Amino acid sequence: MAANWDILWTNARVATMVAGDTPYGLIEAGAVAVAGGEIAWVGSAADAPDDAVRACPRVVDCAGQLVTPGLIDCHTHLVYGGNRAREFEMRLEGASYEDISRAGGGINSTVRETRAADENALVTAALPRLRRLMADGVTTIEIKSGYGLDTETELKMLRAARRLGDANPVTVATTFLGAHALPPEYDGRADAYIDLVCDEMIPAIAAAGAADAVDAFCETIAFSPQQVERVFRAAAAHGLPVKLHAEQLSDQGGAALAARHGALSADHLEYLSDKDAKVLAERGTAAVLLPGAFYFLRETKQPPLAALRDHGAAIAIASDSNPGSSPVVSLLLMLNMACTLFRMTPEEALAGVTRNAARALGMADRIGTVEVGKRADLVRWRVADPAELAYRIGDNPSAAVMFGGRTEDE
Ligand code: DI6
Ligand code: FE
Repeated sequence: MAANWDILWTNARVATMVAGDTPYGLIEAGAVAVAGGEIAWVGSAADAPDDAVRACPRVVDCAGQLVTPGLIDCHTHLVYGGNRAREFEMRLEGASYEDISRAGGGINSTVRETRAADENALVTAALPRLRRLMADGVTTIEIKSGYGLDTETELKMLRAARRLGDANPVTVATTFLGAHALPPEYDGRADAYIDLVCDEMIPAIAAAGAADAVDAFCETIAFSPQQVERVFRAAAAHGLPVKLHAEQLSDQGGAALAARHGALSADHLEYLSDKDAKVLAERGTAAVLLPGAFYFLRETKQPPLAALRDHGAAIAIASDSNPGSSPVVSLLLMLNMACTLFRMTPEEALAGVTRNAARALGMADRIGTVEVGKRADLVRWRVADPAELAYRIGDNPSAAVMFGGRTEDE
């Protein structure tokens, strides 16, 4: 009996991104078939079963174009009020990111604007950023809270993020980041704020099903490893996986702490030690690098790429899209920066926004590679060589973006 395919992309160079000996998992003159929103068949076009091809209602000749998995932006703060262009000017006048933060600006200035905005306003402000990322080929995006820092506003942000996912074909994974910064009303009482995060916010968010994971910021200007550990315990008690902003501005040992708690990912990592790179690799915690924040804050300390590579860590790349340290709306630009700034290879960078980003979200069984049974999230590009995706700057060569088997023009 012929398979019931809904759509077939044929005559494509398919970068499956399946790990193995073939660079990019590339299939020359390949084809991908979709049925019921999932990948039903992938291989050499010449091997596609004739009866299934003949019965397929939509066959697209890709004329040698590249097909990749849909891109995954596994770390963003896409929902927020206002912007921080004025702080950008202040930094250009000589203030540091930490100076601005300590003076009540930084994350807390976005907290004021996010508290003041209603849920609709947050959705409306985030939508053009989301659409821009989707146009770049992003089919799954993680969105964090963390600019509310009270139960009500954190829930409002997470609802806004879920609404963005409901109203658009992109898949949204939400992360509760209550321990992002100390809100002004808890000044000098960080442990009391962590009590609130653990005893009130996490239970409320878990009860509402509002978040898929819990994150925290482990840093001198944020929370200590001991405080982060309490957040991790509360998350585990509510069945939520954890991740951590770690080693962004200094080495706090946060990444190893996260790995010991079975974290999905540790993110930023400029100040990660070689020893802790090994811990991440051993525990299977993904290392998420954020070249946009490195660039925008004019960081000079490089994440330990060689150690991460040598120990075999899963290295992901994300936009960190946020108003303060990475006002980025292009994941393709992050591929270029991962290569130019961190010296990753174009293949590592593409794996970082596909296969390894899926791991950072705990979704590797559903997305991240072109394999039978995975969700049909695919991008067709007006290029033939996968290295071109990282090579170009400010270009968007996407020809079609497929979300769960559907392209938006259908
Ligand atoms: N590190 C970052 O780079 C973002 N959050 C974090 O913990 C920046 C958030 C901001 O400056 O608004
Ligand atoms: Fe971040």
